[in-house]
Amino acid sequence: MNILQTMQNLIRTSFTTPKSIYTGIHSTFAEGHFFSIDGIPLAHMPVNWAPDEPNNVDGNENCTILHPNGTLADVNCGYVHPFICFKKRTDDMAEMNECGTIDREYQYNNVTGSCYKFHIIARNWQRAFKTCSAEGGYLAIVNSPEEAELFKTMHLENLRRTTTQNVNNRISFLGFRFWQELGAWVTIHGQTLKEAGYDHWAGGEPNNVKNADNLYEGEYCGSIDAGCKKVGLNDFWCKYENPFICEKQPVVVESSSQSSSSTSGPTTVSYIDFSVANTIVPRNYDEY
Ligand SMILES: [Ca+2]
Ligand SMILES: [Ca+2]
Ligand SMILES: [Ca+2]
Repeated sequence: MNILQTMQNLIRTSFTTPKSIYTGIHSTFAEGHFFSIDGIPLAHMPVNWAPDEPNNVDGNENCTILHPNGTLADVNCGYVHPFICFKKRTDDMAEMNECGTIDREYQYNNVTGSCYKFHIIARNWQRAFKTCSAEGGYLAIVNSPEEAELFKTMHLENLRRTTTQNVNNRISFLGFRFWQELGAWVTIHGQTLKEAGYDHWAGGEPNNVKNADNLYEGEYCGSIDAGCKKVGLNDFWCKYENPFICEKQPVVVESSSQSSSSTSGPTTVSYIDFSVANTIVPRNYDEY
């Protein structure tokens, strides 16, 4: 089965009604010259354009979608479509680890019982949220003082490797923000900070700083300040770019009465299940 048929099969099996999906074929570098993201010209690929495509509507269609019938159309890269991730199988390919991912940067912590990945490349809060979600995790939530200390340690260990536009390089974004309608800080899982298990703010925070040039509104996004002697939460500008931490639940079969027949320890989740789970969320093309 070739890759086109495989993609069509995934479209058939992933949705109740077939949808068009983004492909890695684009003309971002030169208008009208379509290449795959690994540099293969479209002419070398076994795929045809849909009728009347490519039509480059408004001179602004540099991305492509694959229709369920296997034909291609150019579209605006800002549109939201589902997509499939592809990774070639190699001999040294990582096995699915106890964090339920082949990403070795996710490490299990036996104090908190969660898995974490520290992202050294700074992103704004919204992009950080989406990155963690695409990795099958979520922007990390502090559930205990021990976890707050752990995040501080992770930040300080990675301090020299981080990229940030922030003069304060002690900030990591976390999964909570100010919910205007509620007038309260809530986690991305819908709990108040107290309900989540940790509501200690760093000294003088939250202070909702408005910066001088008004480029950024108030500080509505959650972060942790690793620079404080006593670690604590901090409110920060959502559009500013900071390192961030993703959290993920480990994949472990509970050895409880409900699952007496199963053995405890990490389970094996097939790679395809994981990738499909992460492909059916529509996104626009340039978010990654
Ligand atoms: Ca088009
Ligand atoms: Ca947590
Ligand atoms: Ca602040």
